[in-house]
Amino acid sequence: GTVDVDAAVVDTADDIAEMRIRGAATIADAAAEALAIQAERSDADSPGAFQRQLRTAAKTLYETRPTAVSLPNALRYVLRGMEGETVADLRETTIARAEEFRTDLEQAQVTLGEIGANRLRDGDVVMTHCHSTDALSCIEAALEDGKEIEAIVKETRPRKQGHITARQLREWGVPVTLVVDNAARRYLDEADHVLVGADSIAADGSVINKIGTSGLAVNARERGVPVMVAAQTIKLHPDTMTGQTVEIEMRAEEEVLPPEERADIVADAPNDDGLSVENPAFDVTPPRHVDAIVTERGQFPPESIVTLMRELFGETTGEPWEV
Ligand code: RUB
Repeated sequence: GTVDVDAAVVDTADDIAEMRIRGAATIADAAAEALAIQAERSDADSPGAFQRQLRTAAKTLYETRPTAVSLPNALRYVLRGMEGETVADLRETTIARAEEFRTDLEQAQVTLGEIGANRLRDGDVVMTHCHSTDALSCIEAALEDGKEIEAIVKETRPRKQGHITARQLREWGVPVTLVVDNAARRYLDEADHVLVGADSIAADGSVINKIGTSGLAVNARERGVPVMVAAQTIKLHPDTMTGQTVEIEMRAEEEVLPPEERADIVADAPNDDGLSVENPAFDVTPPRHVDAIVTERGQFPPESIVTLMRELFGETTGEPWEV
């Protein structure tokens, strides 16, 4: 039988690669949904063909962006639920498993928010970086508790995800001060917390998040502002338990320097080489600069996150489609 993946899976993969779908939790949700659509629409004529098709779909989704571990964790979780002797059974179990994943993901974010809100007091000012739905869930829960929260929102060059954060916070009525990334240290004097999300958490408690998070955390430590990381357990990176490091995505030069601006810089240069642009999307914040990691299972000092990782992902090895 055929192993061609459905066009909807290719579209989702494209949306993730191009960041029309972005943020670790949202990527995981979209990937699970895409596997369910693949299962629903599969034209496989045998159980083996169905399984091959789902694995190919998972691989297509996986090969989009490398840093957010929520993506392989989601794919692995859904594929592990693919069970049965017939195509009909495989289809049904895969769809049910994807739905279960998506419901649990949403619930985990709500629970995490309630736990994280306990750290926020009435009148607190929170500094954010990038756009994290897990981090925003903490603010939403604090607002629901009747606390007044204000936000200093870092713009987050080059993609300006700070605008998405500002938009959401303003929708909730939160007073927002938007600042360029370079102004963060100056405005830390007015902040009670730094609150960020994560794309991956390593076994040693390192936090992999949007580029600029590590510098922000260093400055926050110097200013005595606690750094809180909101991250569902789907962000725990199981491979780091065996010493693997998390791949940091490098994105296109054009995000930083559009072609016409590049042309301007090299206008008087002897040749067109010699100007390179680096555009890492993420960086690593060491555990010593993180005060708490808030998950749906409770809040943890970064150094103890490995215990939770072992409990939840102890048996996990291999590529997500090799389940
Ligand atoms: C997004 C980013 C977010 C985390 C957490 O980077 O770094 O902080 O993914 O988000 P990008 P969430 O915009 O490059 O995808 O809490 O929503 O999972």
